Amino acid sequence: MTADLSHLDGEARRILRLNDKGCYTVPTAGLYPYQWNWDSAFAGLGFACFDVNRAWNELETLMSGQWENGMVPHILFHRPDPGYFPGADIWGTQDAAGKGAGRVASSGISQPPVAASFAWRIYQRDPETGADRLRRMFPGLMAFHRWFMAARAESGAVAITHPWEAGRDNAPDWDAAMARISPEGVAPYTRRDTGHVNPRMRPTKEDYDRYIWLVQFGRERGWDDAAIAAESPFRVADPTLTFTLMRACRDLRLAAGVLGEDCAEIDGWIARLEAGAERLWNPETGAYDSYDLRSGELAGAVSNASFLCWWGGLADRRSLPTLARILDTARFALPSFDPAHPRFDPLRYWRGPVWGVMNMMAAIGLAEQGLSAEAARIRADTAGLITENGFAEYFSPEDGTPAGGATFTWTAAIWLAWAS
Ligand code: 2M8
Repeated sequence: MTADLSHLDGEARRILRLNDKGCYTVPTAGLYPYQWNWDSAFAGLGFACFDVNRAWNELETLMSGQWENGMVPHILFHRPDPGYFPGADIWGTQDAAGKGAGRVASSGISQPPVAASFAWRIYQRDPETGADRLRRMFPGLMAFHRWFMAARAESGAVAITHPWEAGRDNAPDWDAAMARISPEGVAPYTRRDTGHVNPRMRPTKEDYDRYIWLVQFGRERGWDDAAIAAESPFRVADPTLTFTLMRACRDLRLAAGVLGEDCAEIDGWIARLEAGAERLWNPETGAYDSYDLRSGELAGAVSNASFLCWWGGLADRRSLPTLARILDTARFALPSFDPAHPRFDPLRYWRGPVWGVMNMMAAIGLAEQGLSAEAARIRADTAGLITENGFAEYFSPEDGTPAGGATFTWTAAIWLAWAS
């Protein structure tokens, strides 16, 4: 007999409403009091399950923060909040080269571009009323992808200029590149995150010193993409950005189809990303990896982003044995880092815990490639984690311990849209 989990649907909707600030949603109150790029796109997906109009509003507010050069920032600081560091004053983007006048206060970097993918899904829920909203959003989404291809995809794969850009902040993927930064000249600062959640579950001080150093580095260059690309010691091609952009381009292509728009430019992007992704293939780990564009070395990191290749649309089975090994080792799938690696840490953020959003993308991709047993395992584990432990930010893959923030928007969203 299947348990009745309908009360969790109600709880998930309540969490989305709780974190709803009117026309945008915060990831969770306190710890993350602003609009984050990919969290917001996931929120839209969740809202679409019961309020399609609100879902479009979410994405429209996100796109309202788009810079003149096409970038959609990783954080939009709609209203100042002293509970988060670093705020708009530290990012200093008001005079940024590519921003344009009169824009919402924002950070100076982007985040995994899932907006087009979820706009497409929201549209599919209600094509009749959605066609108009999709049509209005289409040019902004095109400009966003065009910006990524021009500013971050010089290797074919998509690079991050800051660990926050990948969304996997303290993943071991960046350890070697981060170690090359000596964080001299970082102005004194006070972290706020460790006042909200157990520091044991957060990045270390060494990480934060470098995060802030990189923010200062970008600010000193007026957030000029070309200067940052030429001069920064940190530039790593990343599977999260590469595969989410590849998928988002495919979804944007579907949107172009129903809107009668030309697809040639998008087709060119997809071809470049497919060729570039090969640079991320690591034959030694048998999985997609991160590639340090400064040292020319692969990170040797098997992460949950490694398994986004199918979400990206690649019909590639080379990493299935590695996935099978990970699924055999982890009690709850998918850990964000290989449990067999000495750097695995079951509770420290992106160095081990399970993240529902990554699971959703990995499992949908697997199912699309006909790999239904793996997809079902990941979905069942995600549903079990939420059922037993609530709508936490992330969970231990060893015993399901809920970690990070509670009443978390994207966990509620993926429950409604996929896991339930
Ligand atoms: C985390 O990142 C932010 C910085 O962007 C932070 O720790 O302060 C990451 O998990 C990121 O992927 C996520 O979008 C954000 C909000 O949930 O939190």
